[in-house]
Amino acid sequence: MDVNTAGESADTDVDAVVIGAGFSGLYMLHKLRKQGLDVRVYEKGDEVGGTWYWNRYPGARCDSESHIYCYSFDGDLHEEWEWSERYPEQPEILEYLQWVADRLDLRRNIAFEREVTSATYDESSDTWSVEMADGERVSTRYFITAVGCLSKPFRPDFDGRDEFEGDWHHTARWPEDGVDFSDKHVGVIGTGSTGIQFISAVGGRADHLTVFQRTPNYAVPARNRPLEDDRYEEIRANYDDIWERARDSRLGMPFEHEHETAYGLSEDDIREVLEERWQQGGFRFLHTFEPGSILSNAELNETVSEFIREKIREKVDDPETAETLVPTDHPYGAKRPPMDYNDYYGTFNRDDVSLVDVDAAPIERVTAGGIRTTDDHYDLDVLVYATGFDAMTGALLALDVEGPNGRTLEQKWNAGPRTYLGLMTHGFPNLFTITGPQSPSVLTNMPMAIEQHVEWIADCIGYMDDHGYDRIEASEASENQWVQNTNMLAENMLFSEAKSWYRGANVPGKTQVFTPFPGGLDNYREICARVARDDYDGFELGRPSSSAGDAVSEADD
Ligand code: NA7
Repeated sequence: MDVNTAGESADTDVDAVVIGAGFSGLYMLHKLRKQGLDVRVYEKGDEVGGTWYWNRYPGARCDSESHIYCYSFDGDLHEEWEWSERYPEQPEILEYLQWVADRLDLRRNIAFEREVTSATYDESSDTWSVEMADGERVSTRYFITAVGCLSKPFRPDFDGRDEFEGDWHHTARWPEDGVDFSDKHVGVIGTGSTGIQFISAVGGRADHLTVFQRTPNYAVPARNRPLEDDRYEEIRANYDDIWERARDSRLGMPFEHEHETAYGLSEDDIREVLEERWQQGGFRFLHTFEPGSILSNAELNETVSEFIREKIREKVDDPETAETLVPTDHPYGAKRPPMDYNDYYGTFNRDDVSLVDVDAAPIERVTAGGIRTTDDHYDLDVLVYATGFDAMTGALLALDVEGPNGRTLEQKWNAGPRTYLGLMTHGFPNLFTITGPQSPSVLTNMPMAIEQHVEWIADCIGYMDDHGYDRIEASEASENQWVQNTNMLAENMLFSEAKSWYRGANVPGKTQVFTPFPGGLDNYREICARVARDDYDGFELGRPSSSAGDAVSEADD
């Protein structure tokens, strides 16, 4: 039983509802349960895993190295679990999350196959009422979204989309039993991180693979390999140091950069360090210099971008195909940098793989038998949409959240998301968003960002319990300041030079605003810690014993 701000008793079914049973939902459940809260997790899928439950397309793999793409909060977990490769493949990550769920006995508080269709704030009791597709309603004090940043698939609304008579799939809703490509003409739309993984995995498995590319990308070799026993021993022996360095870094990755900036280095010196990092592969390449410098110094960025362009030209036999694959419309890193696991560019040297430039000749429509561009018709048996997500806000808005006075989150975020620290939004009390808009999230190694948010939220709820508060809300002034701060940081970087999902530019009609916090996880952690130390500075907290009129006040003790 809880007590509301007017001093009356308010029954809630549970203390906290968490939406989503991926990396964030699982840890949030564990953390709050340990604090003695009655927690219920609702999950749309029939298993834990989140992103790694849904994205089972061929080649799906995480671009963070496996030894840091896991939980750091429990030493026993990383003592017992062993990753098999440098970068974890989707089935292994899913297995890891299932193992964690069992190991921490989390399933008993998770309701599977439950889709949340709305969440409404009841002002009379200061509680949230969360409704499922099957009509079930649950009331809760705290409403915590753990829905992931990339979980609402985006599928372009091409003319004739539903007329296609072959098999079609979105990569983020891949059938559990897989798809048979043998003897098939397969088409794939999209060459983002997903398309690049898919194309290199499926090239050679179909009778013919046709790639419809609108914008070429800068794929850096990941240099995946098995994690040998001695390498693993070394990782285990150094985990404390690894986690500390990861938390204290811009991207949540513990890699040293070779130089702070390229300032003072000759072009040849720069290319030499880039070559070294190219051989190391993965996000270590982005770490050649302090990543902020590559993403804000246009001259340095052009040297790095040109370095990658030359690598692409070297790998592709046909010069015309090579030029189509070379990105010139945006600087490296202004879109999420993809990784190449399986000779992506070399795939286009195969006779059974062809590239169609749908920037030059756009897709006119989907037909019963394939795709018609303004130039040609392509016959297809299978059509794959690797077309990405309504990122960062899509899954949150799909929850149909309605705050006090009937104001919806969709109305509030009409001109782009507005949050304080990406954790809360003014006008929606007791609603926490794990890795929400305007937090570092997708610009970092996600588990690092997730753990920090989960721990901050759990500490905040613990603080509220200790001090007799039962309502918290971001103040409007602190939110305005944070939004302005995030926008200003982004404007000083190169992000505006790409039409990316970071800015909502991939979804027609979506407001274009840079959404993640680009100031680095290390700085962000410090800001959040300072806010908590200062009694949740910038948040308004309410006590149950207050009268309704003055229930909400700045924390004063
Ligand atoms: P992305 O990065 O959004 O990529 C989507 C791809 O689909 C991209 O190449 C798009 O081209 C293409 N696309 C989207 N709409 C169309 C239309 N209408 N016509 C042609 N091509 C289109 O999604 P991913 O799933 O690859 O990656 C998302 C993140 O998941 C990734 O960055 C990692 O963080 C994990 P465009 O570039 O917009 O011209």
